[in-house]
Amino acid sequence: MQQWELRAAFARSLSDMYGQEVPAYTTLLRVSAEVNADVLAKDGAAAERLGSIGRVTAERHGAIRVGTPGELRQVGQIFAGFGMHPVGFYDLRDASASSVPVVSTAFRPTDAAELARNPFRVFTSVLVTDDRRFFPAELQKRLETFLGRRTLFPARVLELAARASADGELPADDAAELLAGATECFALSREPIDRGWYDELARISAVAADIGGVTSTHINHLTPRVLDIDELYRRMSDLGVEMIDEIQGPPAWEGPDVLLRQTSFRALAEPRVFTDGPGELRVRFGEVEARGIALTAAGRALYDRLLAEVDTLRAASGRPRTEVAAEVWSEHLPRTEDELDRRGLGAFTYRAAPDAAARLRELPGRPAAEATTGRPAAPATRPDVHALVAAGVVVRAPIVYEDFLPRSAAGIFQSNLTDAGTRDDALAGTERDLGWMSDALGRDVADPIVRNDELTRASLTALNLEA
Ligand code: OOG
Ligand code: NI
Repeated sequence: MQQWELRAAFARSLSDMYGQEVPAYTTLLRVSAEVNADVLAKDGAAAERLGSIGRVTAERHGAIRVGTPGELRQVGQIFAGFGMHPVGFYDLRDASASSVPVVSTAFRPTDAAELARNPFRVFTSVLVTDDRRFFPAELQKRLETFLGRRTLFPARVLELAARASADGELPADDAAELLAGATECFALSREPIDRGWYDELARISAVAADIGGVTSTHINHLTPRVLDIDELYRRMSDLGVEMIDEIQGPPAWEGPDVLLRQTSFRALAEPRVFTDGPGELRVRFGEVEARGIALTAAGRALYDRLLAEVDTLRAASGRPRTEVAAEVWSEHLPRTEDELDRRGLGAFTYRAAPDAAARLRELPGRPAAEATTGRPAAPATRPDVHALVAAGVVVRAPIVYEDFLPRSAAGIFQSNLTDAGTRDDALAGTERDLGWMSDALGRDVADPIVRNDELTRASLTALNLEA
């Protein structure tokens, strides 16, 4: 099995397991598929502008949480076996008003062709056990001792994943063993939970208890992608599923979709075994998302400014966030994809149109030699890419936003916590950044904006145009 087939099979296998464990997830999948079919029927080719219906239908992201840098390094090795590499750094400690003592990255394919084959990604968080705002020294010690005693990932799974990563493929029997083994690592454990220990951590943070109060990790949600999230939200609510209050991220508006919009149904009470008898926990929920165009560094800076403006206006007016955001968006964001590109806010790649040579010949004032090669060259008269797009010589394709948003992530954590927990903001937090994450993983964590910029530049270079 090729690595991308392993990845697609891994996503399917986790999805099957999650569907058995969380029946409401199956409803979410069904409604997502219905919404996608309706959008495709209504919009035709435009519905596939940000990914083929095949990709979008198979598309999932999962989320897991681990306790230590050692566990993080191991899970990085497992994901590498499936061609999933760490991208982005998210600090949820500060993005969240509740007590969420973790920092995160996401493992995903980084290559455009690999993303198109199967874009499976897993948002992965690690506890910051030495952050005094959350954990006093004495508790940190007991927590690290507890975490140090557990083994999340069997040696055999790590070994098979390392082989898949080195060879880029696995023989069928090894592939089956890796898939079964890796899936099992993320199943909900049936091992009895020590209630005293779990509750002690839960008083500080429900997330800390979910990670450090049990002896294994688990998928806490598995998110399908939908082409119209407003419609999905309405249909799920009509079915009587209790959704969180709003859709996170950019508002619904008439311009191009950018970045990521997410919503979810609330965590469900699931029966769990405790050392002192049966009980239940709410740790797993159902998220769904709609993806838009990735932004450049300039676009992201604008987005962050708009977020701040929405906060200010909302605080002053007391109006709903989504309503204020839609107004702020209309005022500041370009209404068309073309304008998003011309203003350098959106991330795109460019390629020659199939009939580029013929179209070039028709362009006024083009030298004949250049026209026949079909390649816009000639440094003296190098045309800018926007003019070539307008002339139909070059085709522009949006780069899909493949990553996450810290605010939405914090919102997702938060909306599913029954209790805000406690934190002492008088104390200093521990420093964590992308460099720390890379060291802990023993792998370079890519910056998503830099990565997209590379894709843009590579496409311009292939056209013999400069970035
Ligand atoms: C991860 C929450 C973040 C998203 O889509 O923003 C996330 C978690 O709950 O562990 O998955
Ligand atoms: Ni998620």
